[in-house]
Amino acid sequence: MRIDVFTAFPEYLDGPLGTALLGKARAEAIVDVRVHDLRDWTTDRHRSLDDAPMGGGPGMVLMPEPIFRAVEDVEPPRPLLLLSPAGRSFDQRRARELAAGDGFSLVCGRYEGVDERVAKQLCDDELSIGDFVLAGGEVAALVVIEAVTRLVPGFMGNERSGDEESFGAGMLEYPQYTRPADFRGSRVPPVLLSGDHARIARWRRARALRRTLERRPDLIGRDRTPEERDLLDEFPAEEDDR
Ligand code: JF5
Repeated sequence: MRIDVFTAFPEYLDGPLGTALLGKARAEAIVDVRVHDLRDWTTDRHRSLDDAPMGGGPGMVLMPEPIFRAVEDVEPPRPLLLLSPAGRSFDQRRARELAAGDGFSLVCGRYEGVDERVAKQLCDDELSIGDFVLAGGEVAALVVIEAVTRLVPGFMGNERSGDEESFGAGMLEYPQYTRPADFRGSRVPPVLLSGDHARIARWRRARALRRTLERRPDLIGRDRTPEERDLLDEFPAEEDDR
């Protein structure tokens, strides 16, 4: 998989992209991430990337010319995606779609924004990683790259489907525990020590469902299936875990 990133701050990405699993995947040629410095395609003496907003107003706007020149020169893999708070929501479904292809590219927005012609005439889509404003799209690019590359076969060593994970099944994950069974007086739910694997599986489904209902009701409809009602009856509340 090849991923090209266009940014005004390439050094901002170099550290994270060379570290941990992603660094290892790049070293093993499982992913080919190429970071491009937009200043390489500026034309003026000051290597300017931004200019004042047409029509007035505060801040600066990324100019179209260096971004168009960079993309025309590199011919990066498509889709070419602009990162900005005004984009469509990036989520696990989009991550899976991108992971199924053999590459994509990212343009990091900055300042008050990016000239709209970059979004409309050059990029294929505009993506947001959440309803907040960053100083630039670099961290958003790292989020997208990490979420996608960990789904690429061969990436984490393990080849688990990801279906049991949060959002893989459209629900939050069940709580996890490890040793010790009693940590400072707080005990692991006894069901996990029971050896009854069918009951453990039902407990986990019940806990995932209750957690989703409490924290993220937007992820699931308001209607419960008969099986879900049974699960919630079988494991009523956290305090009653046994
Ligand atoms: C950016 C104008 C781009 O702030 C973001 C962002 C938030 N969610 N997803 C991306 O990107 C940087 C800031 C201002 C354009």
